Amino acid sequence: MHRIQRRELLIQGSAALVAIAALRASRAYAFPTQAGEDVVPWLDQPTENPDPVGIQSQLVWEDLNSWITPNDKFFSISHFNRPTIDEKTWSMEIGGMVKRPLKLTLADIRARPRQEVVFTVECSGNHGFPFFTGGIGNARWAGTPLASILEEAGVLDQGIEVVFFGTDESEVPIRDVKMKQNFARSMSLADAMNPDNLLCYEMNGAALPAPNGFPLRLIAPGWYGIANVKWLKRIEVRDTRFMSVMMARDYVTIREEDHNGETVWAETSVGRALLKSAPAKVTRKGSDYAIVGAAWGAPIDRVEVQIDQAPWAPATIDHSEEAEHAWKIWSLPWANPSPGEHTVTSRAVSTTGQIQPAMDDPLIAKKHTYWESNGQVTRRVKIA
Ligand SMILES: Nc1nc2c(c(=O)[nH]1)N[C@H]1C(S)=C(S)[C@@H](COP(=O)(O)O)O[C@H]1N2
Ligand SMILES: [Mo]
Repeated sequence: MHRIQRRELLIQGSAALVAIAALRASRAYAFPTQAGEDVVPWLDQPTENPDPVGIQSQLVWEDLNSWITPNDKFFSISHFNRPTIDEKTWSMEIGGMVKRPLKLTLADIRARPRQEVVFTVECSGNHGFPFFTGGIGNARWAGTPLASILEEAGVLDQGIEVVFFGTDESEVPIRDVKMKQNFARSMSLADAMNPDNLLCYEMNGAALPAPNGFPLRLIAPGWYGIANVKWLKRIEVRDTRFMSVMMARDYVTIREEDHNGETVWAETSVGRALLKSAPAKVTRKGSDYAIVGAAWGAPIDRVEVQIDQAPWAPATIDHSEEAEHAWKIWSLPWANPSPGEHTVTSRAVSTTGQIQPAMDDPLIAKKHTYWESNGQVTRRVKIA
């Protein structure tokens, strides 16, 4: 249907109406951009990135044109340094409370059973700052299951926590003490044993790029970016909970909660991903406008879109490419938008009936830290 020429549409009368109806229906498949389709850029754009080393690239929402984010467009976050690792000398230890400590080279890991997962990684700080709205991407990750390596090492009965150390390091201050620490995050043994977790060496069919953790990273589908430790150096099983800077001091959400009329300041470590969606772009083809976006973070039942103050309208989910831990692409035709400025807001609803919170929901409004910024995203656009 896309290939029908405009001229033919014009001369074929009622057949043209049928063809137009088919073109409209084809909006359920949001990608790729059709010939003659333009993107109307958002009026609100992210502000200048104050930390181009820490935040190396970000998704440009208007450019979203495929379900998979290409590696060269994938965001990259580094809190400490960005290590350069030589694959020939690199190896990873699995130690601590295990019967058989292991030391594995990249060749050892690649020789093990291969498993893939399509997983949308989002930084929990995404949309938490005006300069950080593209901390998200969707990739096909390949590696070997973590669980079988832990089984091979033989976790001792006392082992309750699995700590993942990166090669990157920094001086971490506490009061007047400064200590050298590798980037580290942990999971309970039960969470670490989830069969979806991968020790990942491949991203979209290529060797893991350096910014995304070469040669090996943890991929923990269903968790925020922070849990997906890059540049792995050591995995350690412990008999106590782990309280590193990235577990218990930074990446901690601080929120005022109402407990029967009393305000309680709650502190929680950032962990599992949360239900979220965002409008990606407004497209225009001739006089036909449409809104395209993504939804992720929980099993998605539906997505609704609000234009200005109009009632919420249900978007169509694109089922052409889907995976359990990947974002869903949605779209909605926008009939006859009036010239001038408009706002576009989306909200995702999960299969358990959870609704992505509005920005004035106490969950978001009473949150004093930028992590877990899963409030509804509103964009502004001007129709000519
Ligand atoms: N070793 C290490 N792993 C890390 C980080 C880091 O700074 N060092 N940043 C984390 C954060 S905050 C995020 S959001 C994700 C981002 O993954 P990406 O850089 O591949 O997009 O990596 C996580 N893993
Ligand atoms: Mo992050």
